[in-house]
Formats: sequence, structure tokens, C-alpha cells
Amino acid sequence: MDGVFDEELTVEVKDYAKKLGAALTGIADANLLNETLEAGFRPMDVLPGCCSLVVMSLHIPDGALEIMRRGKAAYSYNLFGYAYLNRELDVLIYHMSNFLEEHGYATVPIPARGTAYGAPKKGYGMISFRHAAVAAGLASFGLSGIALTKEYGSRQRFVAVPTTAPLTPAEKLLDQQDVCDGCLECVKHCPAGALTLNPPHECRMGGKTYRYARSHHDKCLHQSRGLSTKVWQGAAFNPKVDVPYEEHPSPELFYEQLWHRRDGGIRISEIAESTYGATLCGRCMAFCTQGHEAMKRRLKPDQRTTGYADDLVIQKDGALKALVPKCKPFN
Ligand code: B12
Ligand code: SF4
Ligand code: SF4
Repeated sequence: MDGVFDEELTVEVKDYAKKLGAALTGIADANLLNETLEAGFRPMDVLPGCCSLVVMSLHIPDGALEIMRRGKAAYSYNLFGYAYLNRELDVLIYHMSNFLEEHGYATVPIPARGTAYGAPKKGYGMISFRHAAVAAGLASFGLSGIALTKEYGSRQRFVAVPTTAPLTPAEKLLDQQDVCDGCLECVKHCPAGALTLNPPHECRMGGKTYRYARSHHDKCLHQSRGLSTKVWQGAAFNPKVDVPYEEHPSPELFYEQLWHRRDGGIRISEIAESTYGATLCGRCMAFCTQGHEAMKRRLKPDQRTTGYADDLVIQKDGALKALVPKCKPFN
């Protein structure tokens, strides 16, 4: 961004985000994203005169993911990793948009989940929050395509508020190796084979090149919306009815699958909790090595063998080792 930044407002914005409960906050230079994202999905397309994006994240409680890794239940993740978390993220967006508007700047509050009805391109949000998180210096891409941070690995969801406020952007972007160790656990654990690295998707931003898996939208959705029994096999809240996968289902067929062929129990739970398909998968997030490592770094040493006793062992040299997860990878 050319011109002068409003340092004072930048500090106020970050403080405000913290007060609202954001786990991480950063400022992305809109121009970085204008250069990287496709026409129609750039900050300049969404908000004329957009200078900056306020990027905020909320951490997914480790317990919600760890209980799935232990093959017990997908219920906690559905709410605290998705449905409720999205509502909390929407609260951040709502208040941050009002805050900036009260300071005399334009914004666009983009909802935390989903894409606009009738969006011009399938699978594209108004702005890609993962790219915004990378541009804000908060995250880098994992090979999974998920934006990983040093603080929480894969275990967070992001939002970004585009604004005309001239906020001071991040000085430095993270490298991919800063957060992803290339272990491929994410790809191995995908029940749909939806992540392809041959060849990877390439993204250039701020003079850096990031490579990550191309994700098959429909295959991922098939798992995420509770049409498959494969996701968290045996765990409570995992669908019991397998609906055969079909390429490019029409809206009519998709509706039919969701409301007539899917596990009835799951349909009911969706209405009650707005959990949107009940399983939501998220295995690429749950099994990301760096998400698990970040959790271990945060736990007090004496908690590492109690809270997650069936998951971690302390070796003779004091190092922690993760036991082989109970859910086997899909090959
Ligand atoms: C649409 C969408 C999806 C789609 C498409 C994903 C995608 N590749 O973009 C599907 C349904 C597959 C999906 C799945 C998931 N999602 Co999603 N999703 C979104 C959403 C709403 C928009 C993403 C977007 O704009 N992408 C557009 C472009 C810029 O992304 P892209 O990587 O370059 O990919 C595009 C092109 O490169 C191309 N492409 C990529 N691969 C290939 C392959 C081929 C063959 C071709 C032709 C093209 C192509 O098409 C892609 C778009 O479909 C965002 C919210 C938001 N507004 O950002 C959440 C978001 C990305 N999802 C999120 C999550 C967590 C998930 C899931 C774990 C499911 C879950 N439990 O929530 C999985 C993870 C799958 C994965 N490993 O990527 C989080 C990620 C958080 C993080 N830490 O990074 C977000 C940011 C939501 C949020 N508020 O936090 N998601
Ligand atoms: S959410 Fe599940 S189906 Fe989708 S890419 Fe990740 S592991 Fe695969
Ligand atoms: S599981 Fe491994 S390869 Fe995949 S994103 Fe995480 S650290 Fe990177």
C-alpha cells in the first residue's frame, strides 16, 4: 500500500480485536491479495478503495479435535470447531466492522462460513480467508491447503474484514517451512482422497511461493456433509448410512441426498444444532502434525501425561512421543 499508515488506529484495532476475544490478529495489505487472488475475488472487487484487511482467528479447543483422534466422538468438534465457532467469528466480524465504520472507514462484513448463494465460481468465498491470514503474516499454507500458524498449527478458523482504513500491514510473511514439516499426515488421513499434490497448487504472494494440495470440492463436501460413514468410523455422531458418491450432483440430486438418503439421526441433529451435516470431517486438520505439536507445547509438562494420557507418552529422554492414532489412515 502506498501512502501513510494510521499507526494509532492500527494499535486500537488490534487491542479491540483482543478485547473481543480474537486469538490472533494481523493486518494484511490489500494490494498483496489484489495481486494474488483471482479477478472477482480480490479485495478491490469486494470494496473499492480497500487498503487493508483485519484478519482474526479463533482457536479450536484441542480437546474437540483430540477426542476425534481417539475415535470417540465428532460431536465436540461439530460445535466448538465449526458451528459455534463460526457464530463467535461472526461476532468478531460484526463488532470489528462497526468499529471501523464508527472511525469513518468503509468495510464489508463477510460471514465466517460458506460462500454467497449463486456465487460466480464454485468453492470461492468473497475473499479467501486463508490467503488473507498468510498476507497478514499470521499463517502460512500447510500442504493440506489449511493455513497453519506457529501458535496453533492447523487448529483455528480465520476471518478477514476488508476496509478502506490505512492500517499498518505485516512487515514479513511466513515461509511455508516455518509451519509445515511436509509429513503428509493430512493427505494420508483424508477419507475421500480429495487432496492431490501431483502437481500441487502454486500460490505466489509477496515474493514467496507456496505449494499446497489441490482439493476436490465435491469429494470433500461428500464427507463433510454427512453422506459418508468413513470419516470418524465408530465414533458417536458419525453417520451410519453411506450415500454413494456421484460426480457433480445437480442441486436437486444434492437436496435429495441430504434430506432423503442421509442418516436420519444426523438430519435431526443438524436442525437442532445447525451443525451442517454432522461430521464436517476435518481429518486433515485434526491429524496435522503441527496442530498436535502446538498443543503439546502449550500443555504443562505434568498435564501431558494426564489430560491426553492415551495419546502421548514421555520417553526416557523426556521427549514426548505421540502414539499411533486409533483411527487408521486412509491410503
Ligand atoms: C469453499 C471453501 C471450502 C471448499 C473448497 C476449499 C478450497 N480449496 O478453497 C471445501 C468444501 C473443499 C472446503 C473444505 C474445507 N474447509 Co473450507 N472454506 C471454503 C471457503 C468458504 C472459501 C475458500 C475460498 O475462497 N477458496 C478460493 C481459493 C482462493 O482457494 P484455493 O486454495 O486457491 O483453491 C481454489 C483454486 O486453486 C482451485 N483449485 C484448487 N484445487 C484444484 C484442483 C483442480 C483439479 C482444479 C481444476 C482447481 C483447483 O479451486 C479452488 C476453489 O475450489 C473458506 C472461507 C473463506 N471465505 O475463505 C473456508 C475455509 C477455507 N475452510 C476451512 C476449513 C477448516 C475447511 C475444512 C477443514 C472443513 C471443515 N471442517 O471446516 C476443509 C479443509 C479442506 C482443505 N484441506 O482445503 C477454513 C480454513 C481454516 C484454516 N485454518 O485454514 C476456512 C478459511 C473457513 C474459516 N472461516 O476459517 N472449504
Ligand atoms: S475435510 Fe476431510 S474430506 Fe475434506 S480434505 Fe480434509 S480430510 Fe479430506
Ligand atoms: S499434516 Fe504435515 S504436511 Fe500436512 S499440513 Fe500438517 S505439517 Fe504439513
